[in-house]
Amino acid sequence: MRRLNVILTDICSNDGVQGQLAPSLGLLYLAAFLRTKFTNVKVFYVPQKYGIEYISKMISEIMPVLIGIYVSSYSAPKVYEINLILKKRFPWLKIICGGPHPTAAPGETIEKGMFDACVIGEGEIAFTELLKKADNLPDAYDSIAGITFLKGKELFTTPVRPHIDDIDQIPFPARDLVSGMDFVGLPFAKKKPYAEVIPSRGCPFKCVFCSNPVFKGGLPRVRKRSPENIRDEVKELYKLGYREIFLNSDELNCDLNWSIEVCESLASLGYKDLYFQCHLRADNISIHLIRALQRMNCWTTRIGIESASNRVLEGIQKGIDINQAEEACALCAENGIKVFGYFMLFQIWEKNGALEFENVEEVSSTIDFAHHLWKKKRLHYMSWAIATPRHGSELHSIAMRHGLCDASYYTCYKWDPSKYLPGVSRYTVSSLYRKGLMLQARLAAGSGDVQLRNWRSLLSKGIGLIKGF
Ligand code: B12
Ligand code: SF4
Repeated sequence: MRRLNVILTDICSNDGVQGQLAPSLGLLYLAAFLRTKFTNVKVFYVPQKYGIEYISKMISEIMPVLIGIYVSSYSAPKVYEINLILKKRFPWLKIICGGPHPTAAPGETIEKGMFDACVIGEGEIAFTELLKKADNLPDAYDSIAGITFLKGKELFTTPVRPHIDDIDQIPFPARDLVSGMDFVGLPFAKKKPYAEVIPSRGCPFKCVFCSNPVFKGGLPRVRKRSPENIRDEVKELYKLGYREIFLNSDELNCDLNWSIEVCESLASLGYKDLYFQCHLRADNISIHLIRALQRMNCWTTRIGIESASNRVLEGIQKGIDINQAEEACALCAENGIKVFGYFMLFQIWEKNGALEFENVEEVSSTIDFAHHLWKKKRLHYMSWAIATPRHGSELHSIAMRHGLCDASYYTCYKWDPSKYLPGVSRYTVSSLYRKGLMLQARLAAGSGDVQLRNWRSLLSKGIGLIKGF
């Protein structure tokens, strides 16, 4: 039987500056799924650091049937650039893309990136069908649901592919394809090596700044894996030597009872030297959940706080208020679980068709609020970003509608609030930027468990502090 070689890569790179934290689990899911459907498939995963010359050499040597590329809105311009070169060098090659950016902007991805096809949303089944029909492409594109491609000179999108209902049926990501040496891991961790696990797919909320197109499919629907299935993956990871695991669902507590069952199930493994981190929403935390998190050895939880202003939280449809945020931090911290807060500065939203902005006082009070939480020992780490329009988010649509950005803007480009915020100078933005970075550094230095292997990210923060915005 002919061997089917497939290359999967998340080429991109954040300019090679920060190193790749972790492999793309989406691609490792595709690899694992393909292996269950074809006995003659051989998948090669190429991490970001290897770059185009390495991939070109690999293509010449193994002559893959398909290449699959993961694209985020952050990596899109770089991926387009690289794909154009690949298409020139290997015109016979079928290059397929998927991930959050092609899902949010399929037509643009095909046109600017010159991909043969892009998969919209969940990729396991669509990519399997593409491989099955690889010898009959491009004719067979029409028969594959959930993809966009060029038919003649026209963009064509096939009917929407429904989500996989029972996500327990999807095999665990093919982690045997990756080497820990290729990734720098989390900036804060108790132990190494570190892995991510995705206990659920989807998020029922609609925060304005958030781009989460892949598992929404127009519906705020969440699919959860069974606690036993998650436990089995963690067991496998422990055997492979991983000692810290990030339960990287958008919100582990989207369903409180289920999240407690997941934690209890993981605690029952009894691995005392295995540490966990997870994402929690501030409005759905109970003492029972906290106890279950303690039992499973969860040392840090990450909570989206975003802003210290209820006006802003309401505007961006976060669905929490500032008291809930503080209570959630207090409940975790008082029970020995460290809190990592996510914040966003200079938010933008729309009210009755008019633009609304987070003003300088509100931004400043958000940084002060983080400081206050830290002083009260309710916050241990923080990260913050200037709210940036990402494809797939409501913020991106708002920014486009009001002319704040155009189709050439991608989230990896600098977004300067002083350009659109009435009466805000670059100097003010820069001083708030420094103030935020300084606080972030103070928290990290005081809270410990900083991983120096991630020195590039620390260095870039240091440079930001000196240079300003
Ligand atoms: C873990 C994670 C990370 C990890 C690892 C990223 C990775 N590549 O897996 C780290 C920490 C490195 C990371 C970094 C960043 N992330 Co991140 N991250 C996530 C998170 C929480 C989970 C990703 C995941 O594993 N999902 C589960 C898997 C199964 O889904 P998936 O990756 O989407 O893959 C499926 C489909 O997309 C599709 N698919 C994917 N690739 C391909 C390729 C082909 C060929 C095909 C056919 C199909 C296909 O099939 C897969 C299986 O169904 C998501 C949120 C989310 N819910 O997905 C955000 C998310 C992907 N991240 C996001 C962002 C913004 C970032 C950063 C820019 C943050 C920052 N400011 O630095 C960086 C940039 C990373 C980069 N260089 O592209 C956004 C992306 C938005 C966008 N429009 O692009 C998301 C959606 C969060 C959000 N809600 O806004 N991230
Ligand atoms: S920020 Fe979190 S809660 Fe809000 S939509 Fe995104 S993933 Fe869901």
